[in-house]
Amino acid sequence: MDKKRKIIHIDMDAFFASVEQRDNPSLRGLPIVVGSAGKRGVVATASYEARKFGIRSAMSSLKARQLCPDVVFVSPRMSVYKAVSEQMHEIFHEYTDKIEPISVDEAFLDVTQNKANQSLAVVIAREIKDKIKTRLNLTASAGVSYNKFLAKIASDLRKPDGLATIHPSVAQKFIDTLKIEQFWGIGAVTAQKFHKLGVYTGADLRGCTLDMLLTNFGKAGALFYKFARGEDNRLVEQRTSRKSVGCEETYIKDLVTFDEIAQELEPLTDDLVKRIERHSFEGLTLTLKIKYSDFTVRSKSVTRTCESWQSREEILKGALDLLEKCDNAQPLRPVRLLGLTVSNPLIGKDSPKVFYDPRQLRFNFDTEL
Ligand code: TTP
Ligand code: MG
Repeated sequence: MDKKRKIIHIDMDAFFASVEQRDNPSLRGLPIVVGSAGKRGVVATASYEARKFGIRSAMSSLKARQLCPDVVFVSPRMSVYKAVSEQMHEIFHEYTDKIEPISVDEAFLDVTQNKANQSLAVVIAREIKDKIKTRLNLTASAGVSYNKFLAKIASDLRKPDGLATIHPSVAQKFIDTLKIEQFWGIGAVTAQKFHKLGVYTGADLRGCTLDMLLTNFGKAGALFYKFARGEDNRLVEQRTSRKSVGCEETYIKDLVTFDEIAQELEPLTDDLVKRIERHSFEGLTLTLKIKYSDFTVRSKSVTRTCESWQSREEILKGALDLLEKCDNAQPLRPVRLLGLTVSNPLIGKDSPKVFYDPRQLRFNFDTEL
């Protein structure tokens, strides 16, 4: 097993909320929620002051207000968060180009070889945190270890403004103490399945045979078997960030009625959803393109502030709305091509958060690595 790699995981603290508090001093020190306050609104994130009341990401705004009637709602400004994300990446690139973004505020860096010729990853992690603080006026937490799975857990150990290393010498003992839900890829459903099999901790997981894990969890079982032993050879994958996902169709016979056009949006949406899934793409803007029989082209877009276009129902509804906006002329002009695209990326998929009770920590997370 390769224990010589040096991986850093960086995760910004209460990201959207911290940016809002940075840019608007009157919000500092207050319990704030970034999200929409409406009846059907959800919490994107909560400031640390709001978390004290039990407010969490993905909670309904209604519930958040019940928990803390004084909570201040702030609308998300996605373009600002994306700009901050780019500034973070500029800092990362000062050390390495081996960067794998996993969401707008999280990334893995492989600094085994690095531009600073620094042999200690923990020194680089500290410098990155310092630069984020001085240049961006924000705090990040960093985790350092020899693989991605442990680096990610490490960045959570001392949040906010934390820095922790999981050295190979403590890794196995530490992993044994983890709850099963803290392992990568184990969400609520898989955790329940493990519980039914009597597996609650990392030590329990290490006691499972590979056969048993493969039988119960398929291919993922092999991964869990390795994680329990501190093995995770997945590379930090430098991603060329995809800007959009789309598809289009030219019709042999022009589409002439509104219903005909609307009907063709269904297979087009199916195709788009497949592509979105294949690329794990999260984009905020949906665009409908129409080419008429005279070869003129029109397109209309709709942009959401926070939530990416994923589900078939939502995309189809969005496309139909755009169609109505695109072509309300009577009679309709014959259509020879339709295109549907999702763009304006949110970078990558958010991975589930793990929580670790700091009171349980009995390990040295300051060993240099
Ligand atoms: P996270 O890194 O999961 O959360 P966070 O940065 O707000 O807080 P922490 O200090 O615990 O890391 O997510 C980053 C941003 O992504 C977050 O600020 C808002 C957004 N987000 C959502 O919009 N919905 C969600 O359900 C989650 C989890 C995050
Ligand atoms: Mg974060």
